[in-house]
Amino acid sequence: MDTLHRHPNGWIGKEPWWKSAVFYQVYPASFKDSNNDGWGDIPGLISKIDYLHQLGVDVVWLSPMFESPQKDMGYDISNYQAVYPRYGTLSDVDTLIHACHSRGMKLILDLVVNHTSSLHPWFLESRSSKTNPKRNWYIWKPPRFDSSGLRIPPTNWRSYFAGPTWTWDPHTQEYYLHLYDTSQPDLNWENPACREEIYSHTMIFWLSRGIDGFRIDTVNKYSKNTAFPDAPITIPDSPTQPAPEMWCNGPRIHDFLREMNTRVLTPYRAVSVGELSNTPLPSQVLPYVSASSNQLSMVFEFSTIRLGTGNLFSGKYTYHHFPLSTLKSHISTWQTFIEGTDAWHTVFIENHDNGRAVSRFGDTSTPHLWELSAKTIALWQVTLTGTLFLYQGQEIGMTNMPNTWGIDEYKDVESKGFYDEAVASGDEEKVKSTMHGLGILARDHSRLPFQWDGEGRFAGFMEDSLSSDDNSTSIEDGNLKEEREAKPWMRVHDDYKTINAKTQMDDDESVLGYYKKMLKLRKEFADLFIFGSFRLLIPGDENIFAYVKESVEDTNTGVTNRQAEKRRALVVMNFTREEHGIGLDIGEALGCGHDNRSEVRFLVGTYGDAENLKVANGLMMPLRPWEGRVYVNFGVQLDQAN
Ligand code: TEU
Repeated sequence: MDTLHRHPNGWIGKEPWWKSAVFYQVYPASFKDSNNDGWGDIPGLISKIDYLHQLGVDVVWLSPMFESPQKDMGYDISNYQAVYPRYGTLSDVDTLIHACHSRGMKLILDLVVNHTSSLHPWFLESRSSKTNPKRNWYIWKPPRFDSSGLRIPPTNWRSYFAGPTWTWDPHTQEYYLHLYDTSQPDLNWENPACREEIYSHTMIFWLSRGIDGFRIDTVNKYSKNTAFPDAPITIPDSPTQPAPEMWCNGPRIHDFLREMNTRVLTPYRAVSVGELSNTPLPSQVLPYVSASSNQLSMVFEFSTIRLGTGNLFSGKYTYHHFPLSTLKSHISTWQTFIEGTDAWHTVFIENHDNGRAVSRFGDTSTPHLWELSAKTIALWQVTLTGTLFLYQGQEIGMTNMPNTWGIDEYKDVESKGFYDEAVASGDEEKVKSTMHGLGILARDHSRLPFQWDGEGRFAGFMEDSLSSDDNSTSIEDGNLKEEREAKPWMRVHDDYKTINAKTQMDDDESVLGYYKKMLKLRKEFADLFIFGSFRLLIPGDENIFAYVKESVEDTNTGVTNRQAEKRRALVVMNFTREEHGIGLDIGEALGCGHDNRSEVRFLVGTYGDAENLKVANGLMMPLRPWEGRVYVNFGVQLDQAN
């Protein structure tokens, strides 16, 4: 339901609830294991709902927990209406819905309907014969033959996880299309019966049970170029070629999404956030999220989170260093593209498909720098306009896996695909650079078990039977042995004794404490931080990230010698480990002018409170390593900032 926002300082506006909500993504396998089988589960998540509530989370986004052979960690669904047994049961989901709703929180699920698992009954039927009524629910094509008569796929398109987008089916002598793994055949959205079933079977089923919406996987890939032409050759000597223009943002995509909206999202008042990869132009993104186009509430646009990543369809894991100015320019583009439109956007810097933010954008070289940079990343995220999404563990500053860990610790189908491809090339350098890139960018990093505490071997993610008092039993029946040997499905990070939720929980000055405080502040100054306009300052400065947020509403600042003016906040952050001058005039940036410097107020910083006080008294102090600060052009009560 839409709510009326009443800001304590007078700002009022009617906006949908989800714009100011804090979303939090839970990756079920890695969040909390309640039954000690090594896999996180829904009862585990339920046991931590209070933790999320206290953090300031409004909406839980639960990544796929449906029945699945887990080739792609649940993004390959074999039954949309059943829960993967390791994660729990349908009734656990009902309990989770209740646990969220009873605390005033909401729950959204992942909607994965570009493809199903190859074990889904729809696909089993489809592949059973060319005349099966569901044959046309997937995309089947006859083979081609090259000049020497060799059978080749219908197009030269390369898939996401390395290799072609087509797999040969010997039984019916045709190829089927899969943009991802061979076990993830693409549904044929051109078929109206298939679309109808998607709406009722995968969406309405869950909305009727009480969920509040969906994060929609691969939302821009349902409409393909149905002429199925070859992609231009951009990687000579490769049998497959990057071809996103053949299946991304295709000719009918907006028709499909409007239909989904009219049939399901609007009638059920469901919030939607679509995953929009390969769409780097604001003009391409706007139609998806403009309110009047009736498609999606918001999308994840990927320019920022992909920084450092190589070409997705060739060298994704060849890492490219990028300067701070590039990061700033992406943020500026995506912070401003909705200004003056009826569209809305998201803010996020982590998810289950990327390395940890503090390892990629911060500094983990010492515990001190880790903490400082994790807080600056928090400050950066909470002061940006759009709906904020956090990923599990971001709030405690979880880091990438240690670079001493070998390829065996990487479990992801994509990581393995790229690594195997590098090995198969026989090129040592390629193997080395792929391993280096994986060490920074791999999807595996964010999938390590959540670090709840520093106890036992498993960081409180699951019980550690070896560390319990009762190690004396001599019963070695199979089950007990298995239970005693159970361990998390992915290795626990070596740093869990120092980085964990328990040690940070009661410490206001910890990364977690900082997130809690800043999430409150974000809402308290919603007109600036959630809804404000954005203006990048000193774009070319490679050390300092600075921008002004300006309230969307005219508000009297209480300054008597000036006319009513807009509230402004200046965010300045040092993105390096050395001290740097701020590099601009704070008063001027806030529109206070040189004569009126007294109007500048310090609102909040990333250093400890005592240190912040020093800043408040000496406004212009240079920024210390990884220090971030916010100044405003209006009077603030001290308790407002805490
Ligand atoms: O990801 C879709 C996707 O194409 C990418 O953005 C993803 O990051 C990929 O690694 C790019 O190389 C979604 C899910 O988020 C992802 O976990 C799934 O593997 C994928 O869909 C297939 O369902």
